[in-house]
Amino acid sequence: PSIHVAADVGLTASPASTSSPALSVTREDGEVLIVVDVQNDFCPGGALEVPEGDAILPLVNGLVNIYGAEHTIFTQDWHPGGHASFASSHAGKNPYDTTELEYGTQTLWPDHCVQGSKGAQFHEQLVVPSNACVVRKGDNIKVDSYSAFTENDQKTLTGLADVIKSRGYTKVSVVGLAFDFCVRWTAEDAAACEGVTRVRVFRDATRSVGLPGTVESAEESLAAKNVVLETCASS
Ligand code: VGL
Ligand code: ZN
Repeated sequence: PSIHVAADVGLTASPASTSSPALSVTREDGEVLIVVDVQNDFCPGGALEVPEGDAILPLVNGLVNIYGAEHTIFTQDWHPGGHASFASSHAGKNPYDTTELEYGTQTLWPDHCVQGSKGAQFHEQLVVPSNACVVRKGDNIKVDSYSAFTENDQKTLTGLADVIKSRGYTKVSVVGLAFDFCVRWTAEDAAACEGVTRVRVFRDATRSVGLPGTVESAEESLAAKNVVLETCASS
């Protein structure tokens, strides 16, 4: 994993702003927004399409505008070719099967978010300010990383917890793709961060992959970790 300033990884221009919906959110003192994996491969037409993944864009852009670049962190799934989470890396396996890796059971996916590919790029309508922080994860060929804090081996840290701690954040709000995987694990790890007292997910600014049972287990597990589900659109 690695942490960058957006401009340093070639994200220099913000796209033209689209019309923003009304949002019922203000940034609270000590609060940071994490925008998870709003990348082409998780949007309709992408390799690991999340149904309606692109429908969250107006809300997400509205939130980035409210929180401001300095209080927004973007994550980017960033796999090398031949990654261990790809079904194609395991003979006889198909996407959505599971396999046993060194660290435990891993769901297998279509090849997606390969470093440098179009699919790995942020959606072209996502506003990524050039001074925002970007966390790239999943770049170890042997280890997947749903969370933006800790890889699936439950050992390797991305460094994001240190960023949160050093900036003194006490509250974290999480949006993006997909609710039942990377949003879930990112929010749960945020709740375990030193100094963090409240984590919420704006549910309407997420969409789910929706494998059997995954949305339900995400909801249960988030609730058990005191992560609150809210909506951000002012109905
Ligand atoms: C994700 C599956 C594999 C996600 C990433 O962003 O939720 N899901 N890689
Ligand atoms: Zn991935």
